[in-house]
Amino acid sequence: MPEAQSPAAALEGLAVPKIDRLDFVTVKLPFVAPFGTSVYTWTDKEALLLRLESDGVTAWSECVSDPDPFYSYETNGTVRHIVQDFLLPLVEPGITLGDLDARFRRVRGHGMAKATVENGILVLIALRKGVPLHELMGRPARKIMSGLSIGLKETKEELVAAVEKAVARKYGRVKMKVKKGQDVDWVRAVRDRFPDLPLMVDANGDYTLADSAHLRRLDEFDLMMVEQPLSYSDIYEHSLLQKEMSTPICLDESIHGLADAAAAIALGACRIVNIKQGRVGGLMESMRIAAHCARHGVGVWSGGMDETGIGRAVNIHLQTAEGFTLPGDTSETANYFDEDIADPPVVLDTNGFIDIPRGPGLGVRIVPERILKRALRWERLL
Ligand code: OSB
Ligand code: MG
Repeated sequence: MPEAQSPAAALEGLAVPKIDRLDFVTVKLPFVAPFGTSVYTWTDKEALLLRLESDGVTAWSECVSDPDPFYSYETNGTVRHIVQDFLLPLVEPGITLGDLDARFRRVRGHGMAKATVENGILVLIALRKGVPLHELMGRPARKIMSGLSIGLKETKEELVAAVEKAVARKYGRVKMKVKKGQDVDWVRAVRDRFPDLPLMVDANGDYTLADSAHLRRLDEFDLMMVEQPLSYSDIYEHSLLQKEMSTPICLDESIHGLADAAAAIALGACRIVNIKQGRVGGLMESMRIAAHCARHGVGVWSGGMDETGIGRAVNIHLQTAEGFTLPGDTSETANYFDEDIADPPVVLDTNGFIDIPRGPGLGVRIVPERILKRALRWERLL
């Protein structure tokens, strides 16, 4: 039997264009409010951007790493190193994106670095062709579901107020962060106030199997899922926990590529996968994972990393792909920044959906003055 066509075939066949100039630009944007998780509280977004120039066309790509290794082992520093010293030397005009992907596999891990380069090249190709990114992916435009991720709050009242705001905006679902000692009662406070709200929790790996009985208490709240309850590096123990819980488990940190997703599904470690395109190596691997999950009846959504308008737009285009059946962490720009570096900002329509930005490439304009205003460093690579 011939092998089924790759879900990312439309992108894999594209040729890498010649690149005239490359720069890393590090920007720092203050958050409108600190974003708290069980692993760290971020007060601003320090993002490493890649700027690509080809025949007068400029494309931008955003890396999802942080300056610190508290969520992921990759940092802006490791990405800079891996991109400059190992990935860029593999980029050759004329080879296909499929070939480039195969070359990149020699570098183990470092999916954030790989995604930065691959996505940048894809956006560059889309701009040169004058087509929107989703069209390059072979996917028709559609409205994208919204979802809000609410960070840890100081009080239950603050949390309920934040959820109230999200409900008023008609978000497709609400995710609340939890951690040890700030979980069951906090979920109950939200659930009592909003009995029908599509609600989920994200623990960012704060628990161990010794907490199984405690985590089972979440089963009474009709949650859509519990995201990454156990270690960031675990798959197997999640399969044991899933047998104990009726609430579906969603894996985030554990999924670095198709092989991880396939292993998790085979083990029964999760019923839902959070695909962060910026962590799994980019759009092509994301499409492969999503299609694999769809074939196995596993729900998929697009995760977020508090991205600026560049990464946010990539996540929106990605959700036109097969398999993205659940609302993701795609929310309005105003939740994060007073002024983003991209324009227009992401907003919800009156039904709580998001329109794909129109126009070639990402469909958003990267505003040079705002980049300059927010730039911490500018490094020319080529
Ligand atoms: O675990 O999904 C996560 C933000 C930073 C790091 C990890 C996570 C998150 C979020 C926010 O939950 C997602 C977003 O709104 O972009
Ligand atoms: Mg998460």
